[in-house]
Amino acid sequence: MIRLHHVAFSRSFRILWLLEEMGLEAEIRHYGLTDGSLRAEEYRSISPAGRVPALEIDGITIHESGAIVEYLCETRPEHGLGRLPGDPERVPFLEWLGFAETQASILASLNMQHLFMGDPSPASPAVLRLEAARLASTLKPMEAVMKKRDWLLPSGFSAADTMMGFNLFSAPYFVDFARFGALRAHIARIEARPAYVRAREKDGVQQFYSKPFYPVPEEA
Ligand SMILES: N[C@@H](CCC(=O)N[C@@H](CS)C(=O)NCC(=O)O)C(=O)O
Repeated sequence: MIRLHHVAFSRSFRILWLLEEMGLEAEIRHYGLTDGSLRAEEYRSISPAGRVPALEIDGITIHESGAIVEYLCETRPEHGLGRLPGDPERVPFLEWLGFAETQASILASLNMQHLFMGDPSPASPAVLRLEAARLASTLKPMEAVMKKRDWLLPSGFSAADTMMGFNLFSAPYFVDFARFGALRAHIARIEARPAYVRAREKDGVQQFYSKPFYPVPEEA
């Protein structure tokens, strides 16, 4: 039995997509970011900080998307989606897993300030502008890579690409992708993968973005 603890359109999509790429059947347990379901005592025993993803598999429970990706790649090497110790791409593979969280922490900050922080604590336009610029600066190196090849690693598609499965779909809400043509082509390649399409069908309804773009508000 494999069970994924999941919020639609969140970091847990990374794992949902990777499971599909590996052809692994999983039960999906859905949660919401604002309905208190991640704060329940029972869920705290699965994910101590009440975050998704968490994965129950092989009789154990794992939280942290990077750790889950590594575990799945190491225990299911037959799918060739990891770059295991000894592989010449091991270091860039690990770097991309970490980079995904560098980028996602900025996305989380933008999500928090644009979507979840209302009055009496309005977000600061100066901070929002800085965070959007910081996000763009993490997209630039990805754009440079995608001008050279189809996937993050030279040898082809890997679980490093699925780690970006939340980031690349959230970033366009805050940064205009008109200047990132190679990344737009990359997103189109992702969307053409049958496993990605299956994962999106299981993802659930995205509940936080209510408009297509969140510009930096005017200074008061
Ligand atoms: N580093 C963690 C971050 C997990 C995380 O923060 N997930 C968000 C959804 S994208 C979450 O569960 N947020 C709930 C909250 O902050 O209360 C990972 O990669 O798994």
